[in-house]
This record gives sequence, structure tokens and C-alpha cells, in this order.
Amino acid sequence: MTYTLDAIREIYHLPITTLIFKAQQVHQKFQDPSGVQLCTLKSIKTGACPEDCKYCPQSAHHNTGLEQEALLDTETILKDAVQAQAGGATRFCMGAAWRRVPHGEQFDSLLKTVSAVSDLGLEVCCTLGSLDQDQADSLKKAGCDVYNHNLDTSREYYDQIITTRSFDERLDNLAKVRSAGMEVCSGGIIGMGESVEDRLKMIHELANLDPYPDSVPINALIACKGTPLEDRKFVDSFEFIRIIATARIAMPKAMVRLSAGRTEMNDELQALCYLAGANSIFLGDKLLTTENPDRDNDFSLLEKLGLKSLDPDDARSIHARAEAEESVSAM
Ligand code: SAM
Ligand code: DTB
Ligand code: SF4
Repeated sequence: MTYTLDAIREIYHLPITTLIFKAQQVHQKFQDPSGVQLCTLKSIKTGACPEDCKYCPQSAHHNTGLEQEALLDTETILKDAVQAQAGGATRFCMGAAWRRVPHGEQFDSLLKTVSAVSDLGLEVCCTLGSLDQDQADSLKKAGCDVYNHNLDTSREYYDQIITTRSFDERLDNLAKVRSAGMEVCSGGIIGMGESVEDRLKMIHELANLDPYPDSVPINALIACKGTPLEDRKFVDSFEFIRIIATARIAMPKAMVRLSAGRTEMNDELQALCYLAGANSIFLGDKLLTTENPDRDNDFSLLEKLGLKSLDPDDARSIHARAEAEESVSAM
């Protein structure tokens, strides 16, 4: 089912009780209600990025004092992947501050890394900026299951945030990822000064991709010192919960990832996000360059809530079953 912007707006503005009830109805049908996907992030090439994303501590356009790091070698990354797996992660996401994925030696090294991480039995996700089709195909062949590239905000607000890469270039990139047979992970950031309407337009754009993304990270802006957005106030909790619930309802089969910003959220707010349909988090005390809650805190909260690490195979079979039921009921 596809949603018009009007329908999405109507969902978002429901009384919160009805909104959460509807999000839960979808969640219970299409997702494992007790499962939370645990992913760990690793920055494999840090800083000095030529893009000018206003939120990002890694952009060379801002003075954030971040230490730059060239592409890490396979062994170094593999050690972190082993540690992430031992710490309970089922997916390992590697991020690089590139505008475009380079060709040559660096790309060869990356393919070797992807294949080594995949051999550990972890799901592999990469987020490396723009790719060409050959590179997308090679990543898939090497064992990259998922590619993350966010729309970040609405088409209308986009120019206020990024001027060096267009919104259409992002959509183009996602099409290459799909065509290579990788899963698409795409979402955005809430709290950059955009209106509620911009957020809804972003959800509408994501939900109307054909097919919609397999995972949708919803980041709360981390206002990093030295970026043009350093003075932004943390997003309102209830507006954030409403967006999570709206994303859940509009994209039933997607993993909705409660991404950046959890260090600013107390346990109760995170629990509300799970109730609203979030079912994935980044595990480990670092995102790419910023802080994330301590692993022990996360496990203790999951335990209190009766939630557990999602088995990727279980998730796939639940999605397949829900899809089969949908197509029978549509006949
Ligand atoms: N360079 C690649 C790209 O832009 O696609 C990959 C890494 S980039 C850091 C991945 C995503 O992290 C961005 O698209 C953005 O949504 C999110 N992000 C970056 N800085 C953030 C911040 N300060 N607060 C919240 N989310 C942020
Ligand atoms: C996404 O949407 N959020 C993650 C992941 N995809 C790559 C990154 C968040 C980065 C937050 C800022 C930092 O740590 O540098
Ligand atoms: Fe570069 Fe990605 Fe940061 Fe934009 S979000 S500045 S592309 S690392």
C-alpha cells in the first residue's frame, strides 16, 4: 500500500494513543515484536570530507577539531568486527567520509575487508557516499548485504543542509544499490530546523520508493561543535516519537532504526520509541565519531523491556510470511 502525503500527515497528527496503537498493529503483524536488531558502526575513513553537510562533524567545510584518519586496513577493521560480534552485534556497518567511493587500491582493500567481515557471519553494511554501478556490483559480490545512503531531509529543505550533492544524486545512488541486489538503508535526521511538514515529506519520499527501503534510520541531530548546526536544540521527544510511529506505519516491513542521538534520550523515551515501532539500534559506545550509550546500559534496558537481539533469519521469515498474507488478502 502506498501513502499520499495527506494520508501520512493524517497519521502523524492522530491522537498519540491511536497513533501508537496503529503503529503497534503494524509492528505486531510485520515484525518480531520482541526483537531488536543490533548493529555496530565503525568509521573506516574519518574526516576531511569534501561534502558540506551542515550537520556533519566530518565535513572539511567545518572546523570541528576532529582528527582525520585515512582508510583503515583490513586487519584493523576485522579486529573491531570480531569484537562487535562478541559484544552481541549481528550487523557491522562501515562508514567512510568520502564524496565518491575511490577506484584502485583503496577500493580493492575495501572489498577484501567486506569479504572478511562477511566471512565472520555478520551482516555487512557500508556507507561510503556515491558509487558507480560497477562498484555497487563488486561490493555486493564481495559480501556487502546492505548499503546506507540517507535522503536526510525533504527535497524542499535539502538545499539548506547540503549544497555539494543533490537530492536526485542520492536517489540515483539508491537505485544503483538496488540494482546491484543489495538491501537499501535510507532515512534522515530530525531536528535540523526543518518543519514537521519537511519531516513528513521525507517519510513520504522514502515510503514511495519502489520498493521502500529495507531499513530506515531515524537520527536525532547531534549538534556537533564547529558545525553550522551547533546551536540547534535537541528535537522535541513527542515529535520524534510521532515520526518513528509514522515511519513504522508507512513502511511496515522496514527495520526502523533509532539511530543517532540516544545519549540525549532517557530510558523512558527510548522505550516509547520501541513502542512506536523502532526495532533496531546501534550498539557500542561510539557511532562514527560521536558518543553512543554504553553497551551494558542498552542490554539492561532491553532486558527490563523483555526485548532481545533480533535473529536476522527470523526477521526475514516474518517479513516473508506477512508479505504472503498481504498478497492473499489482496486477491
Ligand atoms: N559519507 C557517507 C554519506 O554521507 O552517505 C556516509 C557517512 S554519513 C556520516 C551517514 C549519515 O549519518 C548521514 O547521512 C546523516 O544522516 C548521519 N549523521 C551524520 N552526522 C550526524 C549528526 N551530527 N547527527 C545526526 N546524524 C548524523
Ligand atoms: C545513519 O543514518 N546514522 C549512522 C549511520 N547511518 C551511518 C551515523 C550517525 C553518525 C552520527 C555522527 C557521528 O558519529 O559522526
Ligand atoms: Fe561527508 Fe557523509 Fe559527513 Fe556529508 S554526512 S560531510 S558526505 S561524511
